[in-house]
Amino acid sequence: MGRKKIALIGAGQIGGNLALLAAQRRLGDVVLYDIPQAEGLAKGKALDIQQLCAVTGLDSRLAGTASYDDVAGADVCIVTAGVPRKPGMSREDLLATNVGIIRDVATNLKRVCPKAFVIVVSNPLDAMVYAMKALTGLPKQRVVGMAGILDTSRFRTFVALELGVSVEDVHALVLGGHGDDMVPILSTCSVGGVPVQRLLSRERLDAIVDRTRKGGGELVNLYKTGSAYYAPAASAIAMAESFLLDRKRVFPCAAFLEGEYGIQGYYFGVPVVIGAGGVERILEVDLAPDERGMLERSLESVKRTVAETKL
Ligand code: A3D
Repeated sequence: MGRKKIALIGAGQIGGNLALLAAQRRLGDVVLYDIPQAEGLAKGKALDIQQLCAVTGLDSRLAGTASYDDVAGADVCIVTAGVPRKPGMSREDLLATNVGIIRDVATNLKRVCPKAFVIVVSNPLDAMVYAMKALTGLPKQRVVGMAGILDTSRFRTFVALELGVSVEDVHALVLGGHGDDMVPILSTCSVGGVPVQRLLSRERLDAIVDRTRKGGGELVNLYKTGSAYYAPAASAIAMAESFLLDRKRVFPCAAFLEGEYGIQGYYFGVPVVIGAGGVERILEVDLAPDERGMLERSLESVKRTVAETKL
């Protein structure tokens, strides 16, 4: 059995961290692709991390490229191609530029690795993953969006910091679109099995929900030149690992819904099982009436953004 091949489309901030994490977690060999103008960036990051492998005893082979021929046959493609936000921008402001980029990427992936498991990270996420599926024609099990796992990690972090407990013992779900109207599901959040609503006041929980919703923007305002990249990379790698190792982990991800949660024909953040079959199952949770209402509002935003892609 040969090594698995992980193709990273976009060798920017998230792409570079994806390459590092894929090597460190021994997931396989890595190809970092970027456009010809950024070929040096892709090649440089690949070479730098290859030399890190010598120091830390890792066997992955890394290559940087501006040719899709080198992406051919990839088992997993993680797509971060596109522009990130700058202060004052919404994710939707990226749509016009990024939909063109996704069109280019999708056309090439369909040609060179039509059997890959494709994880989309580019924003606005729910519309970009929708575009990727529409343009590649890949089955819904093979195209998924990374967002809920990151949004949930932000929520879990803030709860753990507030209560002074290990983040490992905070279980939570953030569902819906990857916008500022995403929906942290408080009714399912627990700390070591104790419902969070018994541990924190409504006021503190509201503040945590608000900070989670604006979590991406908080980092954009700190970085000034782009958006978050460490935690987004770790989130996409967790999804890739669950696929490659058939771990069947349950993560909130943007999955294509055909009737689940009463939603038809859109990508939306819901809990899914990721294994060797890709998105193997979608899990449905019981929601409180106010949570269902918030999800409906989030869906309206996703629908508006998808309509703007004009696909
Ligand atoms: P950045 O460091 O700018 O890297 C993007 C890379 O894409 C650059 O190296 C570009 O050269 C490259 N690129 C541009 N056009 C193409 C193309 N046609 N084919 C291949 N590569 C191309 O950005 P980043 O890594 O910080 O962020 C990447 C994307 O992820 C942005 O759209 C962000 O908004 C998004 N993002 C999403 C999340 C989610 O939770 C969904 C979180 C953080 C960032």
